[in-house]
Amino acid sequence: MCDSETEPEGRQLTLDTFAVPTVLLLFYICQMRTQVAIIGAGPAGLTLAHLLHRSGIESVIVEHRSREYVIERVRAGVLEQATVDLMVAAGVGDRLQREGMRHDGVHIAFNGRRHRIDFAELTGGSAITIYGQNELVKDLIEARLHTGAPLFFDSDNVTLANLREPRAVVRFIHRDQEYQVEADYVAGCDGFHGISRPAIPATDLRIYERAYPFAWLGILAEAAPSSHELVYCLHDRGFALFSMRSPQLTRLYLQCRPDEDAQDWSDDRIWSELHARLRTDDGFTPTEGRIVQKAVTGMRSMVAEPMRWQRMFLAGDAAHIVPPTGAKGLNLAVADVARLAAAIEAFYRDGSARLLEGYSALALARVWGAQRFSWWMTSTLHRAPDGSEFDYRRQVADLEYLVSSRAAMTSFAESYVGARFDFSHGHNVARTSCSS
Ligand code: RFL
Ligand code: PHB
Repeated sequence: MCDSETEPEGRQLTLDTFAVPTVLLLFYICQMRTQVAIIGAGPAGLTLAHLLHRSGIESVIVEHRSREYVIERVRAGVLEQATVDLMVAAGVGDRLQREGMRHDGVHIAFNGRRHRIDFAELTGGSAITIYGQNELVKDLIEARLHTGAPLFFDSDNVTLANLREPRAVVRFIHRDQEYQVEADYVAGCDGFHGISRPAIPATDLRIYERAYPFAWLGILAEAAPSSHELVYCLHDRGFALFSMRSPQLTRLYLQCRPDEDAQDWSDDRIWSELHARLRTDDGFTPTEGRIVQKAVTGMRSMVAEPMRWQRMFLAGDAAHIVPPTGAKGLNLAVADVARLAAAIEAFYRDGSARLLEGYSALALARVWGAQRFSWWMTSTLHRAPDGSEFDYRRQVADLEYLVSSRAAMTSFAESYVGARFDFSHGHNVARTSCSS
């Protein structure tokens, strides 16, 4: 009956232990009451639920997809220092610290040469960590299941109601059973295609958007990474990115057209294009291996303002999308929910709504900073279909300046590693994080 992936004690309704006629069961709605209803079990929803649980705040997570789908979805790989620090402080960072690959710098390649930008030296010790989003999601799901708090995968027909009332209502169907959850607040963590953002009346929401005329072909290959650190490359033939997931797995991206079919890219074509774009005069080129996954991802920028409407708060991709070139999407999602969790905790602890009221404006300040950097990375490193030779040469000049000016490299390094989180005074601290 009222069974989620986890069944909290005292919450499970065991109607099936009584001899209830089937016809009655058809009309039975499982009612639940919680403090925060969370829509979506991606990085934003799961992190929020975990942080709230640690503060003694109840939540119910409603996820449309299956557990397997959520865990296997290959997406982000770069975690900012603040994201890593938060996971460790919240007790979900053990495997991340053991298996994550700390990178103290990154390479920018153009005109056949690789240039290293040293984050640690330029920012006083900050770094990034390579750890697959799916691994992080796996750790967070395990932590949630361990608490025994409700997490409903495979939920259909999820709808929101009463967002203006003292108690919001979330309805959904899970394993043929209808559910109704009453909550003080709703956290819309359901990504770009979710139902939370569209639940806000168009008159109360402003959307800022930009589409890009290119996409990425993402490749996962069973090959040992041939560079210790990432390589972002601007080439005459288009953008390429060398990344990794583990000492045995290389992750690669090639700029392609948005309408391309990944199946049109044979393995030979992929490797020959990767070598053509990524090879540099120091002998670097990706090591080949069996390609185990290939997919085309479109690119867009989007910001929805405000990130709060009545009893609902938006967080992560539900509120904003950045093109992946700056590696910011997941990190922004975590920054949003860290801020939101602190605000909700302050509300239940002191009855103060001050941080909740400041949530949207302060989260948006970080979002626009990430949009600026992601836009710069994207437009500087890709070749637009209508771009001219003038544009290409100007982009190369931009990169020449980046790798030859300490001031420019410091600015880049600060943006890439991201600002640390400190929400205690209701504002972001705009300085880079330091590794422990
Ligand atoms: P998600 O991960 O999309 O999770 C939303 C969840 O909500 C569920 N959902 C619903 N649940 C219930 N009812 C509904 N009606 C629902 N509709 C949807 C979905 O099934 C899903 O489980 O959003 P979240 O949590 O905000 O997390 C955002 C990140 O996933 C995203 O920003 C990153 O993946 C972006 N990104 C990167 N970010 C980084 O910080 N570093 C990176 O290195 C990085 N690389 C990338 C990326 C994204 C990429 N793609 C595929 C877009 C590389 C790529 C190629
Ligand atoms: C990745 O490893 O998937 C990755 C790395 C850097 C990016 C985007 C994706 O900018």
